[in-house]
Amino acid sequence: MKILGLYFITDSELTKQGIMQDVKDVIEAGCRIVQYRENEKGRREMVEEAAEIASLCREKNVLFIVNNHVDVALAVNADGVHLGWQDMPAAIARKLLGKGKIIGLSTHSVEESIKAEELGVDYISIGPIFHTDTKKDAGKPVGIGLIREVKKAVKLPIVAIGGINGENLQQVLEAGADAVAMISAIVASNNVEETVKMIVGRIDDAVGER
Ligand code: TZP
Repeated sequence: MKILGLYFITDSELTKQGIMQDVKDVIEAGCRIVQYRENEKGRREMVEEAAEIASLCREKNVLFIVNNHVDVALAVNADGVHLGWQDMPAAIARKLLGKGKIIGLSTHSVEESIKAEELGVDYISIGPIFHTDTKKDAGKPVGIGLIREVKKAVKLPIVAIGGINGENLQQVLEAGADAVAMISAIVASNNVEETVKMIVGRIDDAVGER
């Protein structure tokens, strides 16, 4: 399974219908990558929620990534983990998870992306591409120009993230993003399944044109 297409990330604060329903709806609508992102809850609740999502993803052949918490990823046998530079070093995560698992790393510049590739991660994310209110400490928008620059500098799959929605999706894909991560455009919509169907359709159209 590849890092390609829509990359959905859960958000227990922004969700209107609960993260489990969000996950069910996005999978139903054709999303093939789901990340469990949770920073506030205790380990027990995280492991329980992640286990439920993991089993749903396994059943539907959807990639399941856990944000930050390598122990939670291991506990539920997730497909991989997504790390930031403040999280566990990628080399240690690799030792713990083994070669078969996916490790993603957040990057904010060409230099960081090259370093991420040297570290042996499996994909990188770049962001925030646009302004976002979802992650308060996300920093200043890097713009789609950085996607083009990083695309030239590294071979790794690129996940674009931050302020992406149905309207600006096309330009993000045209810049060379392999996958597009979204939170608020999906979970804050009034009909998650319909919204995701529309987004997946647009991604398929754009990728078909490449
Ligand atoms: N990392 C960089 S921006 C961001 C994360 C987790 C938030 C993306 O959320 P949204 O609502 O799609 O802008």
